[in-house]
Amino acid sequence: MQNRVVMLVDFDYFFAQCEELRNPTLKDKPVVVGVYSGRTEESGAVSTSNYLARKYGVKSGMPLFLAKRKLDGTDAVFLPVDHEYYDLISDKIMQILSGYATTLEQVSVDEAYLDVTEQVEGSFEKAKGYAAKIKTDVKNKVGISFTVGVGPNKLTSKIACDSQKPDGLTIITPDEVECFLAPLPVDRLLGVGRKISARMDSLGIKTIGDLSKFDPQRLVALFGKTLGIYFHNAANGIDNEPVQEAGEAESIGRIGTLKQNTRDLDFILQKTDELTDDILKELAEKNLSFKQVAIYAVMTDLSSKSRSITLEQSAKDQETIRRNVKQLFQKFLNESQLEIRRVGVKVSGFSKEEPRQKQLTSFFQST
Ligand code: DCP
Ligand code: CA
Ligand code: CA
Repeated sequence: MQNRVVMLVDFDYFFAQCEELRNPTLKDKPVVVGVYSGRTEESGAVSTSNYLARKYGVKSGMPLFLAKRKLDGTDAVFLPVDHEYYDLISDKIMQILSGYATTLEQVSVDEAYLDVTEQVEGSFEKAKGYAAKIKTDVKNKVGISFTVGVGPNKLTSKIACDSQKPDGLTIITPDEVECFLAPLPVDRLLGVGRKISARMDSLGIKTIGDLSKFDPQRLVALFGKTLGIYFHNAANGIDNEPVQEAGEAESIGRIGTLKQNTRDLDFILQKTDELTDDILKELAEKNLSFKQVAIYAVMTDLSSKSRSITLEQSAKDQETIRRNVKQLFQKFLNESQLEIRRVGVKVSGFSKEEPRQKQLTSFFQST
């Protein structure tokens, strides 16, 4: 059997990079994106930060007041999370990535595995150029950079990806897996948390290499059959989990920048019509109907708003999206005084069209 070529793509400093994308003046400043708990102005935690802020010691999960203290005296910018916006950017990138792979498995908002074995004909040499090409394409189309790890399985590509960030590209061929993994601390393996790594430490297992040489029968005795066998295989770079396409996307959205800031409805609708057509293409490809239509607007002060409507019946046509987008924007413009800079359209609440025959059968079965 031919070896697999599996890629892990992980977007760089994702939430903060999205913020830089919509406001490029942030790029030369430390940027911290946080969840504000609202209790006091300062309370909350850091979601992520750009690499400049990380130089000052800012880390994900850190209390915001601590991040503020570390960045004292700099021109750091603190922003609240805007998941709607990050999701739209993420959808757009995932859509592009899926065109480059036989299967794509999205594991989080900023991470996906791609099985590209066919595309690169099993060659890691070709995978290098292929990964570089995908990076350039996404950079050109969306403006976001990411890091890629390539390996013969998910386990290796994940660890390869983590080994060099941001904008990294690390390739581990099947021959290199053992040497690559051996010196790394054992907690780099999925499933080895603080407790287990402490236990392994007391057994003299510090690195993945130590674990790979540890008697597998003893591992089973110590950690149980499932975990014991998993640890032994993982430490030896063995992982046969396929890259699995997840269930259908929960929403399909597109976002675009207007040629000029505006409050003119017709001008806005020209742009949303373009976005709608793009969404319709994807709906048709996936044979989906939707039940919700939403709009999204980024204002000139970079604040953003969204509005949505639930339809009485599922639909899949252009007219339904256009009509509802128009209504939503009409209403929205009445409620807000600011000019709009970017607009988005999103549909969700999917159902799959079933063949008529099947609908009839299930009808008879249920009566
Ligand atoms: N995130 C969060 N809280 C955390 C960790 C992450 O809200 N404790 C969010 C913000 C991140 C996103 O998830 O942008 C992705 O997480 P990553 O761990 O991949 O980190 P980044 O993408 O921010 O940075 P990196 O360049 O290290 O991948
Ligand atoms: Ca990331
Ligand atoms: Ca990630």
